[in-house]
Amino acid sequence: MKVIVLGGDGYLGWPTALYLSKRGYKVAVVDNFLRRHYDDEMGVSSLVPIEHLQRRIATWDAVTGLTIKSYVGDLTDESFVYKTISEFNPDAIVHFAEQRSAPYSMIDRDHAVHTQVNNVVGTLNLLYAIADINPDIHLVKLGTMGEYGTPNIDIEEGYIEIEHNGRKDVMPYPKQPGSFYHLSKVHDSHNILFACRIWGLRATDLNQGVVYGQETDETILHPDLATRFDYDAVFGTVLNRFCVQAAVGVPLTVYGSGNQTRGMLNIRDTLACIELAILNPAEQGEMRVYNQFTESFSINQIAKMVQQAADDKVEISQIEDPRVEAQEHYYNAKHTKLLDLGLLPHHLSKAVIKNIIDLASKHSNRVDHLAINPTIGWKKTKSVLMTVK
Ligand code: NAD
Ligand code: USQ
Repeated sequence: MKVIVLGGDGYLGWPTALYLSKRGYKVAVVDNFLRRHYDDEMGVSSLVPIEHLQRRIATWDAVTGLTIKSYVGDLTDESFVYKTISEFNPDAIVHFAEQRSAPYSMIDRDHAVHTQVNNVVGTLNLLYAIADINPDIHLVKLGTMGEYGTPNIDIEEGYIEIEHNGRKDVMPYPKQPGSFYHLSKVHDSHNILFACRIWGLRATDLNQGVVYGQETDETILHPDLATRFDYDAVFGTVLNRFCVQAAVGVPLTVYGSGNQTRGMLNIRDTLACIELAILNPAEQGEMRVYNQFTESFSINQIAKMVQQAADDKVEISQIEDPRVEAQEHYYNAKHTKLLDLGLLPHHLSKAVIKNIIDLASKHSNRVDHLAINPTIGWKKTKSVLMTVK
């Protein structure tokens, strides 16, 4: 089976490409290196050194004898998208290629617009290209659990049966996302559902939780195969950040009450979920939605687990929440569909956290302490409003 991995130079896209290649899929990766550009813009870099894409691919070939094809280009460039899909002629396309940081999207108007144009236009180009070139291609699209927000009712997997004035229907689950980035995923979901309905495309929207970890069975085969590991306040995600903070002995940055609860999963489970989605394609005309996470934790629980894994050698500090998000909320999100397809989750444990802390310790000389504390707030300040006037 032929699979294109869009965003194949990123944190999750690169290990996914290796995982699929190892399992016999013919794989091509697509990337425009936007993520590497954000590093330069923000003055940060991956904690674990990463090689350039061509070197990664050459090393993979040298280590395993397997070939990964690469296409360098931008999904917002429609001729590039059409050319790539026509040439590689995939059975499935896994779409990771978006601006994925909530804080980055909240920096200012420019960054919000960039995020939504990059993500929504890229996905729209892709939908048109699939419809025009081969509507049978299965699109596996990375969405986010953050599309749902934190409603005061159970979160279903994509759709909910609603009874209103005596009539019933199954409808897309209501969305209350918490950043312009998360909103871009909601817009994508609507566009994908529409394309499935009117053109008969087949798609799986994977509403993924927060991913943690860095090593996979394939990336550990050679240092050149490492994937990125972000710990800064803009691109770093919470558990990975706490592990780096523990490794360098700075207090864990719990935002606000710490009672915010999120669905989470090990990076190895991301790869397994993607393959399960590919192996069990959606029907023609169907946009399937899976909630892709394995466990949920409050931020306080995560901080406590990291503290314990660090043998209580790190403090937990509650700092003002830079975001506008519910501090106390109900959270019960369903996530059975991937388990039904055979997912065997890697659960979070002290040993898993210790491994991530050890990895961070190995690279602790690369930690920029100035990058740890959050500097981007969700609220508009008076000075910004005055400048606009
Ligand atoms: P990442 O930023 O490391 O990787 C995304 C890759 O896509 C980058 O290499 C980037 O250069 C590329 N890209 C972005 N826009 C592009 C464009 N217009 N054309 C071509 N390439 C482009 O992000 P990640 O952490 O690997 O996340 C991958 C996907 O999974 C994202 O869509 C993200 O929203 C989703 N996701 C991530 C997490 C997480 O915890 N990391 C959780 C839930 C969902
Ligand atoms: N948080 C802290 N301290 C920190 C960092 C984060 O308390 O140092 C809190 C945040 O306030 C938030 C929660 O941890 O309540 C999660 O924040 P995060 O930065 O780990 O994750 P988020 O911004 O939600 O985004 C990440 C990925 C994004 C993906 C999303 C999945 O960057 O691409 O879509 O996780 S989800 O959270 O399910 O929407």
